[in-house]
Amino acid sequence: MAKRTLITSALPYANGPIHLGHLAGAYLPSDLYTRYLRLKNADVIHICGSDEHGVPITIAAEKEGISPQQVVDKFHTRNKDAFEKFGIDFDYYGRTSSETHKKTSQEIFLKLHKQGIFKKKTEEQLYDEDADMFLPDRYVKGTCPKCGHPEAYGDQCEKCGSSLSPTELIDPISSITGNKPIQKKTEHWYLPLGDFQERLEQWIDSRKGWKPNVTGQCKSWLNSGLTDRAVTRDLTWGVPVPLPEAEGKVLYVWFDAPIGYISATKEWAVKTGNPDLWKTYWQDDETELINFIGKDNIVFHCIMFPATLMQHGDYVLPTNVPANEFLNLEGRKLSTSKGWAVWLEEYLEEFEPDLLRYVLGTTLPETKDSDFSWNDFQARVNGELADILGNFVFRTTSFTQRFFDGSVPTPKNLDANDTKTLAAIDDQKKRISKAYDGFRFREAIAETMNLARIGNRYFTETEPWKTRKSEPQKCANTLYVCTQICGALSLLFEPVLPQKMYKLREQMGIPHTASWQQITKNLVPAGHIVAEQAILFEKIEDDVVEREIQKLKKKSEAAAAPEHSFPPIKEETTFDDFMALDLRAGKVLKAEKVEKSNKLLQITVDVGIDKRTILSGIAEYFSPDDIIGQSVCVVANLAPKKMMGIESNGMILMSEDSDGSLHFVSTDAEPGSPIT
Ligand code: B3M
Ligand code: ZN
Repeated sequence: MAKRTLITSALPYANGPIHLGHLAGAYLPSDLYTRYLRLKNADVIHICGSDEHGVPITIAAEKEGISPQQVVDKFHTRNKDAFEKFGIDFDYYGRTSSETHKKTSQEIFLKLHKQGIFKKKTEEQLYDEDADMFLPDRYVKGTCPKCGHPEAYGDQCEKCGSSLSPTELIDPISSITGNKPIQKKTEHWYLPLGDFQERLEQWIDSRKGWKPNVTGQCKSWLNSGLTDRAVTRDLTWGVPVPLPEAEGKVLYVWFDAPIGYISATKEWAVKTGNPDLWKTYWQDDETELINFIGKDNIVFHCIMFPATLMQHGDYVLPTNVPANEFLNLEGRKLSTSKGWAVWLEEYLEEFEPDLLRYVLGTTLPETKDSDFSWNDFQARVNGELADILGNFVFRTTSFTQRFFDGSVPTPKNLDANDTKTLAAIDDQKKRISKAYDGFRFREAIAETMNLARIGNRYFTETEPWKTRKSEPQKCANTLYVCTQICGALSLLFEPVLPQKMYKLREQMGIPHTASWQQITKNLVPAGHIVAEQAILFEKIEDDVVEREIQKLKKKSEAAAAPEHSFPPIKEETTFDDFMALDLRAGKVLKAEKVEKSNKLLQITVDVGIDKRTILSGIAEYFSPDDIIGQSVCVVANLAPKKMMGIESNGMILMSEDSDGSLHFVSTDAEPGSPIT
């Protein structure tokens, strides 16, 4: 066993709630592994937290009409709570907006910078003129140059997994305005991954026991040759680049997010009262670092972050990155935007956590994509948890209570079948352990359930209801053996069914501190009184799963229906701020299209006091000739702004319908009249 293990789970973006795909990808496997190691009394910590930077956050904020900080505050708390209710056993759940994280990321960036490792380059980047900003990462969509997928993002194609840069996209479109972006020069810091090629190849070749899907992806990256990757962005939300010449730039989210594992460990150490303890986990070679992630995160965890850490020199590199493939839902790709998802919070309102832990655990996408369906959920809860595990525990405990006054009988003269069945405890324990050690959790769970199957078969074969009268000692032996299996199961199933097995241990009188090493064929002593307990698993009725299927269908229909909603009300403003605006009645005198822009019209407006040029993004809705003579309301004291080389002096007020159509806000007052 490793001297110590540091387990990390991918930091989920704090831009939305957790769904079953997240759980099956990273969090359930990491939790199974953590609980298994804890049961073995291993030195292990499990670290996670919210990824609060990057374009996914700012896009979510824009959509909801709130600030990025409000978005992350909301989802950090919600996700942390949901994980806790689901029994995910994190030692610490941090967030990348914390001060510790900012400091840690900046320190790591600066050390690499001082080593002269980054290449500073001025390159053409995509730029949205109307939005007046560069378009990194998810701010731009287009066709993937590698596989032709029409909806690839500027940083990654979710279809083929390629990591991209925005300028590689074919027919790029700004996701803010829908504009075709122009190219504009900007300066950035690049990590020259090509310089790490050989070291990374050697390192990956030296890794033992990696899953073929993970090694395969790494090899394909390495074979196509590594290139420079920018580690900075022109954005306002993120960790500021700690260099005076980098004003207005932040670290690329995939540079700072994995560092979040380190900063969260630092915060955990402070909480334990030993602030230096994090170093033991990150800077001592005897640590095994295991990163649990989904397959779309492989390149960042196996190429980019290791290169950063190698260069830095003070940190351990991952021992294994057991990435999972994707989980589908009812045979379809899970999609939050299409409403095809089951949210963890929603699940927890209806069912107990352990049921999903078991069912998802048996269908984890470990080697290929897998599927979750509500019918399968029902079939496994009823046919396996209730009929096999629950039934076995119930038969054993109720028989002991009825015919032995609840006292575990004393075994005597065990026959071959009894001994063989008791030996199965140890056999299964070995199999289960081997599967956990190899990150084959589906197999570990199946082998655990097999022990309950063995118990059930044995109970049926030995027919204690008959031997009770004819051969009382034989009956006693049967119940002794079955009790030992129940005891073993209460520990062997702990990683999967923590709440239920807690109850079972109480019933069997096994201390919660009992460890993996104590799982033997005589864990529950003869004479122990088996406590009364409600049955472990209730069956799920057909109408209950039918309701869940209908719920899912409704969500996807609602997502497909045209939106008729309006943006939420903006944050409160003051009376004085409103009064600072100078609104005037005006009339359109002239209008023409702005060359090379699909959106802009150049409009001359009479605002009584003067006649001025205003640029307005309405070209797709109105033709210039149609709006001459239109009465309008104008924000007359707006600071001038230059777009496409033309200065705009003010803004024409428009209202936008729920279908996206635009209407002028007009008035009968003569041009120049103040609007108050
Ligand atoms: N937030 C991507 C994701 O949620 C990203 C993971 C970061 S792990 C350091 O899939
Ligand atoms: Zn692609």
